[in-house]
Parts: sequence; structure tokens; C-alpha cells
Amino acid sequence: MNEWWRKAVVYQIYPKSFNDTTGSGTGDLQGIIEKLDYLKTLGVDVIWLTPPYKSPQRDNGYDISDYFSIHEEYGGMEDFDRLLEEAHSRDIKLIMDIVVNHTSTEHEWFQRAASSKDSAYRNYYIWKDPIDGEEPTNWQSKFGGNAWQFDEKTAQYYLHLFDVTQADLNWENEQVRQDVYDMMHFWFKKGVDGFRLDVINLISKDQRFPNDDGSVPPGDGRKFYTDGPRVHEFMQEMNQAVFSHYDAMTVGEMSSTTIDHCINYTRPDRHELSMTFNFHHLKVDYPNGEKWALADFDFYALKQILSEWQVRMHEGGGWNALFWCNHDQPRVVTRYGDDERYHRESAKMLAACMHFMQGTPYIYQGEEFGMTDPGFESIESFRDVETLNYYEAKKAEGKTDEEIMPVIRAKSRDNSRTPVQWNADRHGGFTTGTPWIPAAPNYESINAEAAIEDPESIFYFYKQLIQLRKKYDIITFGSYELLSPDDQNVFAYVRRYQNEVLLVLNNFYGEDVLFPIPDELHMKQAKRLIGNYANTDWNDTMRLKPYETAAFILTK
Ligand code: TEU
Repeated sequence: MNEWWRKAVVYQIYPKSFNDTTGSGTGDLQGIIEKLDYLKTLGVDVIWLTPPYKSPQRDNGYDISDYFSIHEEYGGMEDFDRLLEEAHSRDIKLIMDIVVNHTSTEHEWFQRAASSKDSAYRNYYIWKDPIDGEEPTNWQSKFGGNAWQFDEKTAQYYLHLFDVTQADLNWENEQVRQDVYDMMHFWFKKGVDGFRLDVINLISKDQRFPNDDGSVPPGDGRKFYTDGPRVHEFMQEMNQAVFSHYDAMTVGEMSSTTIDHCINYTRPDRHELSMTFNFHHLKVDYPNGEKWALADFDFYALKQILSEWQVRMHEGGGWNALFWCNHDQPRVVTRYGDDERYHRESAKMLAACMHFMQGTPYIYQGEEFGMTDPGFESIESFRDVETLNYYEAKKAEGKTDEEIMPVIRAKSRDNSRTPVQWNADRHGGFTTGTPWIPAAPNYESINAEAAIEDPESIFYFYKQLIQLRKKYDIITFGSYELLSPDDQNVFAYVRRYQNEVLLVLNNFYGEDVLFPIPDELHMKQAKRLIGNYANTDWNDTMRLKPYETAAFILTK
């Protein structure tokens, strides 16, 4: 296998918010087909489609009720087949997001499982008797509250690490695993090019089901199922049963994982996955590890974390998925950049900082022209189950909107789920109807059409980054070293490969700063590959302008 995915750039599509062709207010697959030429212009190699399957949409498709059909509002299987064909005809690959840690409680398996303790499907899920009339453990759901739900009919609890309608599958049951592998073959046989596997490192639970005594924070039970006892065994089994039969790309979404585990998930000789997502660099604005709290991001921690993953994954033979944005995270230009005065400069700087690292870069819809958080004022504008649960819980504690809303405005997953802003028309041209979630109010100035018309736009900067990755092997294969870890403003690193050095300088703040170039780089001929200001002089000490980024290639 040629491991084509090491040189690929992936574009993530959240179909619900991408492009609506029917006026329903919800995006659809036909809407994606319409935009394939746009994606081709950008130059991406792969589309990652978040779950388009039949679903009650409690969690926007991460609650699947039928793995073999397409959610009605998105179109039908014919639309999917056409999308795949149209993407392939443009030389764009398609990977499917698959959720196999849990299913919707509307899935037939769960319906049958819940019908009786004797059901042949009972053991597809994780059921426990009450202990002293209470939940079997104190594990917490990621969306708030205890992770066990009592089922009146059969007088047992089932486990749900996410929403109460997302019941965890029992991976100890061989039949479950077999059914999952068969389902994956179904999609591969259609011609898809791989999978993004949702929270795949949570599938193996500690079968003792202990209480979390909290002696090791966060005390919510995650240590008993994160990178759990049999997870690598299951990954190898899945690889053997499914992935090894195709020229596939697989990316595992890893919740609260470690570098050692990710090396093991992705080292080619272990035959598990191609690459992993981790989120440590997106927690540097979580005070004391708490998502629902406000703090400036910790710039030193950001550099240190990204660099440690770069160095150790490289040394260990693993492979990173590189990203700032996805459908669960606020928009990076708002979060780590400046979405007002230096919108364009900071969006480009963040892009370059990530895209010159080692790994496979991911672009989340709208990121390529600098979409921002919408800044919604009122809870009425929010839709996300996690956000609404949090709001209700705080209300129940007696908190006021004035206290709750600033945190929600900054942290809600809906920040990235607003409609893609295609042009300056109403709702950003996303729909002719009423969008399922309001568009960000800045669509008149920030939109794809305006970006396409402007040669200096963020869009063309991303396009250039993608082209550079194709041209320079050093970006894919080079080693990584962080420069000046203590610098207060600049994130600078070098990559080395054969007789080349790539130097990447990123000013993360809105003021000029001087950055001393290390001696060893002085002797070399430097060529600027890309930058977000017209000229950067190659000097011993470089003056970087606000949010300036510049990358140089040096040859010995
Ligand atoms: O997310 C997994 C996950 O743990 C998160 O990123 C989650 O959104 C965060 O912890 C909440 O604070 C995946 C999907 O990407 C997400 O959209 C789903 O809701 C979740 O799994 C359940 O399937």
C-alpha cells in the first residue's frame, strides 16, 4: 500500500450546515455535489463527511439509528452514490465518519435489547443492576449527569458516555464486533476511501466497572474506559477483518489520550489505524481542565504540547492528524487569533503554523476563508445538546443568563456549526429557507465568494499551503524542532530533511516583535515560500509584524 494519506489534505464537511439546495433550512448531499468544484479549486484531496446516516439527530447524526441508510433530510442513497462518483471523478476521495462506540437508542439493536432481558440483542449494550438502588458507578456522561440511565421496563441501567439517547455498545460481545466489521465492508464495497472513527479509544471498558474514587483527577470515570484494556486488540482485529482488505485511510478520534497510545494506534507495523486526532492543544484555554470556564489561552503550553506531539510521534513512528477546527470546537481565528483587527493576518498565520507541521492537515468547512464564532447573545440561538444540557444544569443551580451566557458564547460547539457563508445574500446564501441554526451576522463581509474574488484572501493562502505540501517532501517527512520555547510572542520551528531546512515563524500577537534567527541558519541560502505580509527581510534578527507568518526553505 502506498500510504497516499501521508501527503493528503482533508476537508471536513458537516452536511447539516454546508449547503442547502431544497430550502429546508438543512444542508444536503446535493449541496455538497454543487460545491465539489470549489473544493477542487482549493486543492484538497479528501472529504471527511460527518455522519450522514439515518438518525433522530439528537446529536446531529452522532446518534445513528441505521448504519445502512442516509438521513432523509440529506437525500437518499442515490444522492450518496452520486456524491461519491462525482468526488471520485474529480480525484477527490471520501471518508465516512462512523460511530461505533454507541448507537442511537432508536437503533433496532437497542430497541430489541431493551424489549426484554432475554432478548438476543440484550448483550449488544452494557446493562447493570442497580447497586443499593442507585447507579452502578459514579461515571459521568460527557454531556452532563451520571452516565447510567435506568430502564423501568427491565429494571436495569444502561451505559451512555454521551447523551442518554446514545447507548454504548458492548465491544466484549463478539457478535457486535462482527456486525460492525460487516457494516464497514458495506461502505468500502460502495467505494469509500476510509473512515473517521468517532471516539474509538473509548470502546473497551474496564469490565470490573469500578467507581471512580477521584484520587486521580478528573474523577469522572474516564480512566476506566479511555484507551481501555482491550482497545488495541480490537483495533488490530478491525484492521485485519476490514481495513487490510482495502487501500484505506483511517483516522481515530481519540478522547483524552496519550502520545504513547497514539504511537501504538498508528505505527504501521502494528496494523491499527493510519492516524489519530487528539485534543490536548485545544485545552490550553481550559482553566484547570474545565471546558466551561473562561481564560486566555496559554501560549507556552500550546507550543509545548504541539511540539511534544510533533517530536515524539515522529520518533515513535506514529502519524498525527493536524487541525485547529472541527464541528466540536470554537473557530480558531476567534479563539487563538484576532477575528477583528487582524482577521486576515491571524487566520493565515494559524493556518501556516499548523500546515507546516508533520501529519495530515484537516480544514473544517469555512475555515479556509476565515469564518468566526457567531457571538450569539441569547440561548435561543443555540442548538447543541451539550450546550443546552449545560445551560439547564446551570439554571437549575440558580445561575442567571448574565452569568452563563459569556461561557456558552465562547465555548459552545455551535460556534462552528453555523451555516457556511457562501456569499453576501441572506443567511450567507446557505439556504433560501430558514436555517436550522442562525448564520453568523458577519456573512456580508466574510464569505466564500468574496474570498474567491480577492487574490490576497485567506482562501488562496490555504490553497498555496496545500500546493507547497505537494511540492516539498520536507513538509511531510522532515523532523521537527521548536525554537526559542520561552519566546513570549513567537511560535517558531524548524523541520529538517535530507539537505534542506524549513524554518517557520509565527507571531501569535498583535504587535511587532524581534526574533533572533539561530546562528546555524545564517550560512544558508534562504528562500521565502510563503508569508502573510508583502516582504520579510531575511536578517539575523527578524522583525515580525502583527500576526506575521513566514516560512523559509534553506538548502545546504
Ligand atoms: O466527540 C467526542 C468528544 O469527546 C468531544 O470532542 C466532545 O464533543 C466534547 O468532549 C464535548 O465537550 C465526538 C463527536 O465529534 C461529537 O460531535 C459527538 O457528539 C461525540 O463524539 C459523541 O458521538
